[in-house]
Amino acid sequence: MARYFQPEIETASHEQIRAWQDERLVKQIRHVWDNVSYYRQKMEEKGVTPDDIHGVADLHKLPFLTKDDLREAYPYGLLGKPLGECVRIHSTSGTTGKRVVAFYTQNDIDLWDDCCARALVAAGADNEDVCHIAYGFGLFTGGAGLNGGSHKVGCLTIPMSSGNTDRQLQFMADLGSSILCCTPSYAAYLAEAIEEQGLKDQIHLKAGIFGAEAWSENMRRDIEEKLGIKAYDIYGLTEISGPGVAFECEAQSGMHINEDHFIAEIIDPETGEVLPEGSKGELVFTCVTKEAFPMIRYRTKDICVLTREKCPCGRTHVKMSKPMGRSDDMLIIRGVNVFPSQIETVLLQQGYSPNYQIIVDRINHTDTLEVLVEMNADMFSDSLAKISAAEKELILALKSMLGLSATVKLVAPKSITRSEGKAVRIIDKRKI
Ligand code: DLL
Repeated sequence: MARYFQPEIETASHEQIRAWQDERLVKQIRHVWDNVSYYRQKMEEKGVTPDDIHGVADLHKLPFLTKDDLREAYPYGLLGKPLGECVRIHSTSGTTGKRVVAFYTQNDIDLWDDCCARALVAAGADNEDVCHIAYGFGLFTGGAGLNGGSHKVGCLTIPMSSGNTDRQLQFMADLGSSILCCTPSYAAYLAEAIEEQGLKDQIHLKAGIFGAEAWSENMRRDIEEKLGIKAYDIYGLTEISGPGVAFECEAQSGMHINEDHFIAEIIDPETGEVLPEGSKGELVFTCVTKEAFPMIRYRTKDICVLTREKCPCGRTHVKMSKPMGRSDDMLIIRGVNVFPSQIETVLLQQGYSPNYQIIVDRINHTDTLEVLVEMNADMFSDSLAKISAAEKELILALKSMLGLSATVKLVAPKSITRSEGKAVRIIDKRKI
C-alpha cells in the first residue's frame, strides 16, 4: 500500500516547498492584478503592485480578503478567468441573501481532486478500497471533493450523498464499503444505527474521513470504537476549494496543509498582525495555484495553531490544529453555516422584538438548535393554541431562511436577561 499519493510533493524539503510558494505567489499576484479588478483596486488602495511581491516574505504587504468582500463582489467580481474557462461552481450553505459562490476551471478541479486523494491515501485508501461518500453532493463541496479524490486513487466510489440511513447501511454491507467519508456527526449517527440494527458483523469499514464541522477527541474515540475504524479529520472551506485544504495522517495530531497550493498564515484577528509560528490566531490562506477563484490572504475566521514539528508520517507540510473556534459569530449546525443575524432578520420580519437567545446543543451526536423568542406584550394573554400556532409559523420562517429545522419557544416579554455589554445571544452547549 502506498503511503503517499504524491510522495515527491508531500515529503518535499521545506526549502523546496518555499521555492514553489515563492515562484507561484509571484505568478499568482500578477494573474490577479491583470484579471481581478476588485482585488487590483484593493492592492492599489494599499499602495502595492506586483513589482513589490518577490515571494512569501512579501505576503504581509498584500490586503486581506474577507467574506464581506466575497458578498460585495458577488457573483463575478472575483473571477480570475473568463466564464468560458470555468466548468463548475460550488456555494456555501445557509448564508443570508448573497451566498458565496466559488468558481473552478478544470485545472482547479484537477488540483482539488489531488488534495482529496492525498487525504484518502493518508487514511490508508488504495484502488482495492470501496469509498463510501455520505457527504452532501450538490452545491456543498464535501461530496464532489471526496468523489474526485476517490476516483484519482482508483477506489470503487459510491456517491451516496447524505441521508436515507437504511440505504447507506445496506450499501455498506452489500458492496463492502471500506472507507467512509461524511461529517463526524453523521458518522456517529450511522454507528448507532449499525448497532441498533445488529449489522456490525456485515459492515467492514477500516477508516473514516470526517470533517466540515468541529469534533472532539472524545467523539473521535467513540466513533472509532463503535465502527471499529481509524477516524481521520479533514478540513477545508468552499472559498479555498473545499475539503482537502488540510488532512490528517496516521499520527492523528493535526492536519497537514497542502502547502504547495495554499500558503497559511496566522494573524491576530483584532489587529491583522501576522503572528509567529505556534501562536493561536486566525488562519489566513493564499491560493497560489487556483485560477478561477484565486483567493489572496483570505481570512477564514477559524482560530487555530500551526506547527512545523517533524511528523512521524514523513510528510513535511505544516500542520494546523483542529479549529478551536471562530473569530466571528458564525455557527455550524449540522453542517450548515448559521449567522445569528439571519435569525434576527426572521424575528424582525415577523414582528417580534430582537430579544432572543439561540441555544445550540449536541444530543446523541446530532446538533440541535433552539430559539427562545420573547412574545410581544399583546400576545401574552393569547391562548396556548394561538401561541403554539405562532411558534409553528416562526419554525417555518426560520427553516426557509436557514435551510435547517429549529425548535422555537415563545417566552414571556422581558424574560430574556438583558446585558449591559454585548448581548449574549448564543449559548453553545456542545463540548467540542
Ligand atoms: O465544510 C468543506 C468541507 C467538506 C470540509 C467536507 C471537510 C469535509 P464550508 O461549508 O465552506 O466548507 O465550511 C467551511 O467549516 O471555515 C470551518 O469553520 C468549518 N470546518 C471545515 N472543516 C472542519 C474541520 C466545508 N475538520 C467551514 N473541523 C470552515 C472543524 C471545520 N471545522
